[in-house]
Amino acid sequence: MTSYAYFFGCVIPNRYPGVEYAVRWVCGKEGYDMDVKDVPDFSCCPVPGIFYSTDKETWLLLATRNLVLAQDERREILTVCNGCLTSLMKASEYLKDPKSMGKVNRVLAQVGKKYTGVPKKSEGKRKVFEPVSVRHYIEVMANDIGLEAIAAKAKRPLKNIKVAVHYGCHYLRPTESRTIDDPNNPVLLDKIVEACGATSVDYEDKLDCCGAGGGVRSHVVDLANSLTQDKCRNISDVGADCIVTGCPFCLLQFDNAQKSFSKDGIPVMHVSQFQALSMGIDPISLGFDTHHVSAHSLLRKLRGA
Ligand code: 9S8
Ligand code: 9S8
Ligand code: COM
Repeated sequence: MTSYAYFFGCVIPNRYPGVEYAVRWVCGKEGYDMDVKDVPDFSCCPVPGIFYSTDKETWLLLATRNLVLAQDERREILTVCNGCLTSLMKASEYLKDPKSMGKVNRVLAQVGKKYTGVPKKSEGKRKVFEPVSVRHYIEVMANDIGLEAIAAKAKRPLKNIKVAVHYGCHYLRPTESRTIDDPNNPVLLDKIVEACGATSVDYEDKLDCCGAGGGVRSHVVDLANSLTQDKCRNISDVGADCIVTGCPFCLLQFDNAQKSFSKDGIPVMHVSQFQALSMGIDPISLGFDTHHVSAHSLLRKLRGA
C-alpha cells in the first residue's frame, strides 16, 4: 500500500476547513482507510503564481524543504490543490539537475536538511535515488483508489445532480509536462463525479482559467471576476446544480467572485466534499456555512424536496 503525506497548502486550512474535513474523512476509516500522515512542518508550497514568477531561488528552496520532509518520511506527497501540485512537481523536476540540487543543499545544510530523492535500490556500490513523488488528490482517487471503489461507496443517490467540473490551469498546464491526465481532454474529474452517481455536464470553454491564478485575483480583482463571470454564464447555460473542482483557489474564486455579479450564485465545492456527500456524510460536517455561495439549493435537491 502506498504511504502518503497530506499536503493541504494554505487556502484549505485557513479558508475552507470543511474541505480538510472531507479529505480526512474520505481518506480515513469512514472511507478508504489509506496510509496518510500529517507532516506538521510543511510550509506554503510556496504558491507558484507569486514565488515562482518573481524569485525562483527562494521558490526552489522553500519547495525543496517541503520535499525533504516527505523524502525523510518515505512518503508520496498528496496535494489537494493545483497550485501546490505545480510548485512541488516543478521543484522535483528542477532538482534532477545536480547543479540545482547542490546549490539548494548548500543552503538547506544550514537547517540540517538535505535533498537526495528517495533511495530506490543499489546498483553495485552506487545508490539509486528517485525524485520525491508529488500526486494530486484527483489522480490518487482515480488511479490508486479506482473508479469502481468510488462507485461502490456512493450510497447517496445523486442521479439528478448536474455538475460542471472545473479542472483549473495548474492541473492542465504547461501541457507538455502534465502527465496525470490528458491536458487537452482531461477526464478524471468528470469520471469521479460520475462514479459518485451524478452527471457531469459539458459546457463552453470548460478548460479556461477561473480567473484568479497567477496573481490576477490579488492584483486586478475586477479582471479576475469578469473571467469568472464568463465561466459562470456558460455553466448556468447548461443548468448545472453545482461546480466541482480539485483546486481550493479556484473554489475560493468561484465562491467569492459570484457575489460581484449575481445574487444567489451556483454552489461550488471541492471534489472531496462532493465525494463525501455521495458517501452519505452529514452535510453539516462539510463546512458549507463558511462558503459565500449558499449550498442550500443543492442540498434541498439532494433531499428530494
Ligand atoms: S500553499 Fe501557500 S498559498 Fe497555496 S493553497 Fe495551493 S498553492 Fe501551495
Ligand atoms: S486557480 Fe486553481 S488552478 Fe488556477 S491558474 Fe487558471 S485556474 Fe483557478
Ligand atoms: C493558483 C495558484 S492554484 S497561483 O495563483 O497561480 O499561484
